Amino acid sequence: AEFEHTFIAIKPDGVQRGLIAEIISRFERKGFKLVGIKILTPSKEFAQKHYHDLTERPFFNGLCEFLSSGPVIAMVWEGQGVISYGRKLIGATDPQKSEPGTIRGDLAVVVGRNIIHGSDGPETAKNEINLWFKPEELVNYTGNSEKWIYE
Ligand code: DAT
Ligand code: MG
Repeated sequence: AEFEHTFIAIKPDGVQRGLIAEIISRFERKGFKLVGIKILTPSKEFAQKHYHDLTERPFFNGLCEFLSSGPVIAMVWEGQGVISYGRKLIGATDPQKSEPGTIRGDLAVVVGRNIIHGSDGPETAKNEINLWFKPEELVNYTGNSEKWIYE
């Protein structure tokens, strides 16, 4: 089946805190499929491109400094409804307001260190995937359990 794609990144705080496997496992166990992954330290200019919607916000500079401060895990996940459900798995932007059971609710405390990014809609998902990945870095394959996840 052809499903939608979303861009998910584990920010430098999530990587440094040893939460890579914990975060990946939540998407994996749900039934979503990993089709792209790499580790890199983005430049500040690259972080500014990624967060271009937020240039006017007072926290923009600190946010871009932070995203470029260390290694990030950049990923593309595939699945039915993965853009909006990925946001549910992640939880509210401010971990003080994220529900328990969500990634930020369970694993983070303050908004400036909320450990994970996820695309907020189909348009941003497309743009963010294009920004972070070349087409040849994404793989197309049938997951072994797909017939048990989908009807
Ligand atoms: P999200 O990451 O949930 O999509 P966003 O796109 O509104 O949230 O903001 C991007 C990041 O900017 C967010 O993950 C953390 C930071 N941020 C947002 N609001 C903030 C605030 N009020 N103070 C400090 N950092 C903030
Ligand atoms: Mg956002």
